[in-house]
Amino acid sequence: MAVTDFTHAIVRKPARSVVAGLRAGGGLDPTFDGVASEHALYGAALVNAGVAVTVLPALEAFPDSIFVEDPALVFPEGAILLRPGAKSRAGEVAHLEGALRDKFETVLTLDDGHADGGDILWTAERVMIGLSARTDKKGAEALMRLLARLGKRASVVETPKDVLHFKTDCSLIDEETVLTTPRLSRSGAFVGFREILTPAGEDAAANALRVNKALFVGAGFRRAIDRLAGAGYDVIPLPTDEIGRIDAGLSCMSLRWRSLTSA
Ligand code: CIR
Repeated sequence: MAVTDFTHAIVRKPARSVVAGLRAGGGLDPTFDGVASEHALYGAALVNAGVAVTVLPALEAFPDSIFVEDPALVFPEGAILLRPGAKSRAGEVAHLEGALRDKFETVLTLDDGHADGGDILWTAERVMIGLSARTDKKGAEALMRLLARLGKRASVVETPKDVLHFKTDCSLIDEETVLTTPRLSRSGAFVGFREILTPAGEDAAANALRVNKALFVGAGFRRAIDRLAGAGYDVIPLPTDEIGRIDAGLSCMSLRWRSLTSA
């Protein structure tokens, strides 16, 4: 079994308030219909890739709650409830807890600092925790202690300046290979991995998602898609223009794991 093999996922329907999701820059707001359409295609792609998907209801009070990757972490061995670094997102955790307790025997809770799931990349060998504006040292240290309880080795790495999350700039696309922006590659975080760099002007393609045999990539990133297809990946282009307007990409919209019982 590879670390990119998944049997289950949780997603959450977008709320109408998603148009007011957090974002660092200006630009156009997303439309609710646009986000809902991207979300529906994403859910269908997960199902096509062989994943059993649980869909949680929309939470109007939390515009960014569609991005379930951030308030929790899930592994075959158990789940961890996190402490998101953005104040407006802190309350999302309580709304995920019930679903995670239903599905996991072990559910741990981060008890110090802040950490967002978007900053956590896990490989077969270890879990990488990216420090960012959302994940601080205290949170990273507390998370390392919880990961050790799940039998996982972890290390702390740096997210490039002004980048929202560590995984905004990278994804593990097979056990040995990372798709990364040139700026994150330069940090040396991926020594020992094969690296495929995002083409110039397509940094946002780095937030791709490998699910079983499929590699989901933002449909607007034509050169990245060609590069990945040329390297032999089974690329599934998915639209991300709307969620991109609120700084999100493909990993953000699900929590994914391989169930030990159904494997
Ligand atoms: C936020 O700023 O929290 C959302 N607008 C975007 C979250 C994207 N999540 C992710 O990269 N894991």
